[in-house]
Amino acid sequence: FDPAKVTVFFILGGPGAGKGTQCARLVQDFGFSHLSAGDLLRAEQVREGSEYGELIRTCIREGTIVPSEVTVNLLKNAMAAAIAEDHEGEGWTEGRGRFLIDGFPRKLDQAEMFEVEICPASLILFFDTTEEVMLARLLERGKTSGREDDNVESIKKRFRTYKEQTMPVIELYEKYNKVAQIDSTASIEEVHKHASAAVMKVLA
Ligand code: UP5
Ligand code: MG
Repeated sequence: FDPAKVTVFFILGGPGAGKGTQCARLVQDFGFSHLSAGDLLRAEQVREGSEYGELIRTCIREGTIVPSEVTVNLLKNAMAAAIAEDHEGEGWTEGRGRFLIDGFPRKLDQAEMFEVEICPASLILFFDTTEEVMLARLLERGKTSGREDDNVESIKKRFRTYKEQTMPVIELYEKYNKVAQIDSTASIEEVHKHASAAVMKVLA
């Protein structure tokens, strides 16, 4: 697909900050395609015949980052599929070339690989709150999510990886003035208002 015809927003923030929740709301407003790197990895993990199943399971449980080639390829394929589907339908609609890439890039080499192999991101939406809030949200979700990483041990490891590897990505994009930082401590509705305003500014 033609990278000139897509607009990419990276959605970052710690585990449980509300990335997925806010993406779902932005999809309703702006017709983005929402691709969660974590969801794509979880699907690949259980795909019959995948050579990465065990590797992905271990990384997710340990809160470490799956090798970048695996994730970038999954994203690339999912983007191509979303675009192909779009062309099969009513034709190119303006909103559909827009992607929310959720929970990615989690470390510097992933950011570089994505920008070289696919396209640069227009905006980084950074959902920020405290570890205390994130822990409480994840433990609550863990009662029903079935996610293998929604337990205290895995959550602690995810926090560490986030601080050590993902924060530098956010800091890098801050240097380029590409980050919209949003306090995600407030209610879903309140956070959505701010996120929506930040998106509108870029799409205008
Ligand atoms: N909730 C949300 N917003 C709320 C609000 N404002 N007020 C009150 N409650 C709120 O939300 C979490 C919970 O909080 C939900 O129950 C929600 O209702 C509530 P959610 O929107 O799911 O938060 P999110 O930030 O998406 O949390 P998630 O757990 O998905 O974040 P992670 O970044 O940890 O998970 P992800 O799926 O992205 O990655 C999982 C693992 O995959 C990683 O640890 C890593 O091992 C691997 N991975 C890679 O290796 N590479 C990648 O590129 C991506 C992932
Ligand atoms: Mg998520």
